[in-house]
Amino acid sequence: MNDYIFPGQSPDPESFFSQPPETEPDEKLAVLCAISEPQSADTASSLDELERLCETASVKCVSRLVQPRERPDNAAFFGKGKLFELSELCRTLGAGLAVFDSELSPVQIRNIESVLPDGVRVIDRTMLILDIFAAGARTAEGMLQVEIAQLKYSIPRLIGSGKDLSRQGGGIGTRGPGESKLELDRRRARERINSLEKQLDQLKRVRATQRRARERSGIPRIAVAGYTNAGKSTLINRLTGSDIYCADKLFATLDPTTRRLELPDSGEAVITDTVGFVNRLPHHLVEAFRSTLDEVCFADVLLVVFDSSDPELAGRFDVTYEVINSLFEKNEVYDVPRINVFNKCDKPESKKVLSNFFIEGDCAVVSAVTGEDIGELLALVEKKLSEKKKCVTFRFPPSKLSALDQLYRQSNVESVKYLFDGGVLVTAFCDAKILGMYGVYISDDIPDDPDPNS
Ligand SMILES: Nc1nc2c(ncn2[C@@H]2O[C@H](COP(=O)(O)OP(=O)(O)OP(=O)(O)O)[C@@H](O)[C@H]2O)c(=O)[nH]1
Ligand SMILES: [Mg+2]
Repeated sequence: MNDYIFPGQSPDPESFFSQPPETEPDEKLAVLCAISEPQSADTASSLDELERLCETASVKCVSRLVQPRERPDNAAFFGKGKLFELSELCRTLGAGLAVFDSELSPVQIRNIESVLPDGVRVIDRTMLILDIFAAGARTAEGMLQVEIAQLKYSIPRLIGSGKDLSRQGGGIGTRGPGESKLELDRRRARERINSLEKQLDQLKRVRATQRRARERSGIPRIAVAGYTNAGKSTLINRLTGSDIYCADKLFATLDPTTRRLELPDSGEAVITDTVGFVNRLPHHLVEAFRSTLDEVCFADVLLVVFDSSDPELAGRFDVTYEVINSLFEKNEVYDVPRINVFNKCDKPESKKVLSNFFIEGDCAVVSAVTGEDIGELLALVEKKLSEKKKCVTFRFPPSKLSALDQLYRQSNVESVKYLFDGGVLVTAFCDAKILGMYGVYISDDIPDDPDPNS
């Protein structure tokens, strides 16, 4: 299968490309590949992250190969010499995977594979992330979202590849969209996407209904977002006493959950975990996960969590806000109150990292593990909630008219309408505390409706 010929090279059956592998390529051993500006620290840290992504997918990195060049070669990503080196490395180390840190075109994938020993597969960062998501998603919604993202990524990669979808569809290949589905051609893949999107739409409607119900209930909603492994789930566990799965690996949470939380002043609130972000998070994945990520936009307070002990904090901060801002833009919301939470302050590296980091706006430096300064964070959450007032209409029965007094004192009453049954319809701008106290009386009635009973 060594059919890619570099310009100026004649086909030579005895060439290095034709040598048999020393051992059977092992698909759990990978050589990581990237191009870089010479001595770039960014490349090293990006490859560190790629290695962690591999570990998450149970793949061991056995070597790294970096070619100093400004742009990848259009045809085969690396130049000829580097590709030879890669082929040799895979052969001698028995690696069955070459994982590229940048997105590869279908032509590049085909050309690289054709010069590697038989059985060695080529995947890129996006395919790897998609594969991790495919392996980890557990809920119907999560699985639908991942399969849509995988199919969308695969379709253009079928063009001119001359190979079937199964070749490209499943990232590492063990967990694609499923064996039977892997034989789909592009047309059928599109049909499949349509059908999956319809199913997802149903689930989105359920989610939207739940969201509206929560909104009507007046219970404050807190969302937690941030880079993968920042400690989001650990923080939620600390705040709520739950036991959401947490692990020192990337993308531990793929199926976000919502938990109840008791705030010292405002009473009950709900807090939602979200899937973590990563540098160059595949945009198909962000799109597919929109319905769950959108929680970020509809929250009354957003906690943006960072690992303050991470030397790459500045880069993580930018990536995190890129994703969050793109979600805000898509939903046309710009005023979600937020708190930057610098977690893991118990780690010795944290002080040094934070000393080089300029922090704007509301923020808290905490440790979800030791509980340090979690009280301060809660106080900040309450402050944010009290700043955000919502306009709601309550329908109080005659026995609850005393509530009106409190509303006049602690919120901005817009209108009051006395009802025939002795009750009252009150519209007011209220903070989370009032909403928490009187949420059950929130009504869908519109006070200006002509009411024959009043
Ligand atoms: N030392 C220390 N470790 C922490 C702290 N918070 C979380 N961790 C650890 O960091 C790792 C990741 O924590 P998670 O809560 O799973 O992180 P996450 O942000 O939910 O990650 P994903 O779900 O993968 O996006 C785990 O090993 C936690 O024990 C902290 O405050 N201090
Ligand atoms: Mg998590």
